Amino acid sequence: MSGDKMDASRKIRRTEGRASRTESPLASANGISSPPRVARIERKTRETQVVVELTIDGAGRAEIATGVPFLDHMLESFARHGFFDLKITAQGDLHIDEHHTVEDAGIVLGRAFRHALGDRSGIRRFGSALVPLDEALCEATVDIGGRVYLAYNVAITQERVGGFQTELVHDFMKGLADETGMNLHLNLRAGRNPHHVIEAAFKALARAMDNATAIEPRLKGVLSTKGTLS
Ligand SMILES: [Mn+2]
Repeated sequence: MSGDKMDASRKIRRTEGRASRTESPLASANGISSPPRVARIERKTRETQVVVELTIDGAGRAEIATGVPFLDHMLESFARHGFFDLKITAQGDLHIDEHHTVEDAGIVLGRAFRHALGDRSGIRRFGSALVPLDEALCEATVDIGGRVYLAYNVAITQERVGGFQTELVHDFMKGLADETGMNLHLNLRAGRNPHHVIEAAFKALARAMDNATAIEPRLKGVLSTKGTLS
C-alpha cells in the first residue's frame, strides 16, 4: 500500500468513527451539544437526478461524479478547502448540454446545507475570504442567515475553459445561494486565466462558507437580534 493510500484509508476510518457519534465533534469540543450536521438530499427531475451527501464538520473528503469533469474538479476543491465531506453523484441530460446538471448540482448542494444547518443556531453566520491562484484573486463574502441574495461580479471573457461553459458558474452559484438561504457576494479582483479565476472563486466560497457555518462558542441560540434565522 502506498503512503497516500494508507493516509486515505486512515482518514476514512476516522471519519466513519466520527459519523457514528451522536454529537458533532466541533460542537462538542465547544461544549455545545448538537447532532452531527449532516444531510443526504436526493432530487430527480426530467432533466437530472442528483444525490448529495454532506458533512459540514468534515475533513475535506470528496467523491464527486457529476459527468462534468470541470465541475467535479471545482467541487473537490470546494470540499477540500471548506473541510466539508461531500459526496455528489449526478446523472444529467448532458446530450443537450451541461446547463441543467451544473445548475441542479448547485440547487441540491444548497438544500443539503440548509438541511444540515437546521435552525442555524450556534453558527457564526458571516464569512469572508480572499483567495489568490497565480494571477487570479477572488473574494467571497457570505451571510448564511436565511436571506437570499447573489452578487456575481466574476467577469470572464473566455466563453469556455476546456469544454466547460464559464457562464454556468453563475447558474451554479445562484442555485446554491437560493437553496442554502444565503447572501453570497463574489467579487473578482484580478484574473486572466478562466480556470484560475473559477478555481479561486470556488476556494474563496469554500473558506467563506467554512467560516460562516462554524460553531461560535460564545453564542447562545441564533446570531440575530430578531431571535430567528428561519
Ligand atoms: Mn485546477
